[in-house]
Amino acid sequence: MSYTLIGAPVSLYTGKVRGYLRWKNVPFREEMATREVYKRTILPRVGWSVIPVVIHEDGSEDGVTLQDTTEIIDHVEQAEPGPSVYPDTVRQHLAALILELFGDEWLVIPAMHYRWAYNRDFAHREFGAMQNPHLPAQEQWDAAEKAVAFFSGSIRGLGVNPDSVAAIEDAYEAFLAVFDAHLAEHDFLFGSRPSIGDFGFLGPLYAHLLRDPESGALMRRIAPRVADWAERCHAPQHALTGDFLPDDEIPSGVTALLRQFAAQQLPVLMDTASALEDWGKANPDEVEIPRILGFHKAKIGRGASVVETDRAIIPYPLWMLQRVTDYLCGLTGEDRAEAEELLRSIGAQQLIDFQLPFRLARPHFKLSRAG
Ligand SMILES: N[C@@H](CCC(=O)N[C@@H](CS)C(=O)NCC(=O)O)C(=O)O
Repeated sequence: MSYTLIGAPVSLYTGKVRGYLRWKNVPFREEMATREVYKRTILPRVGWSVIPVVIHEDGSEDGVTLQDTTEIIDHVEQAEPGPSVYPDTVRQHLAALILELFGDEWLVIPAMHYRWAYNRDFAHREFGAMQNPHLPAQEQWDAAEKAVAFFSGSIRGLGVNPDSVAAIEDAYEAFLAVFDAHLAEHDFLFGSRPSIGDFGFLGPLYAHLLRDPESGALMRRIAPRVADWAERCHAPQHALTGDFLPDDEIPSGVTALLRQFAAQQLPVLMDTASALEDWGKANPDEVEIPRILGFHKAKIGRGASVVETDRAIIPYPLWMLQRVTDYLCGLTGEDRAEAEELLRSIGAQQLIDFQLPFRLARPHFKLSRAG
């Protein structure tokens, strides 16, 4: 019984899983996602080019193939013993799910912006070394042109463009200030044990924003505790240790981070949900949902720095939002009241009665209507 993590040092979401597996103290080997590995393993097993992929050799003939960091983590949580990264109290659990979504799908905006604005050559070399480790440096570089064009070009879809860059940097620095202040009092988001929310933050904050040299220097200078947290979370010295805070406490720094989610990401998610509803009506027989449903105007930034800009309508984050609404739906009585109170206090009361237009699933690793 063993795990193989297929990914790369340069990959945002690989960093999330690597840190988690280490904390969980699960033995795994990491395989670099070279061109050959994409061809031989990823495409046949997953059907499209994406990392990370985890293969769990569980005794079955082909093992279990897992893609999507959230599904990987949930699988390991079920399969392996030891403390969970999901708090079992209502407010912390709900907050952790929301912050995983905020990390994975909103902090990816500064992560992609800083990489391609300030760390382009570094990232280009890293892509080259990942794809073709056997080639000389110049040939690695030349062969990586296509991937660099794809990933650097994708930032427009995230709403990164000359009009929004100042707002993105302002919001990122405000995020760092809040998280850094929180870390003066706590090791992780909810105490001395990392949660699924911490691992959601880890992808963008470690694999891009700390590891890429220019943005790493910025983080170490203006938010040294966040840099320290990212290193601790990515390379835990004490696996399986720590506890969530007693009495379901939500520290004030976490409340402030949740407010950033509600003010910045939630309106975009709500707009995306109504675009998905329109798509569903226009395509009643389609099961697989396109990765992009078109473009919309989205507000990016915070407070006075906000700009309205063009952004792709990306339905995938709604699948992560569904985890939040599913959790809410399962609550009753006092628990439900506490969850609603938390949502109201952060400005996310819209979520209280929110329902997606239809259920989402990921059969064959592709976002689809649940059938
Ligand atoms: N939500 C996915 C995101 C995975 C992802 O975007 N991975 C990047 C590399 S870090 C990738 O391979 N992207 C290819 C693509 O989006 O076409 C997860 O959690 O695994």
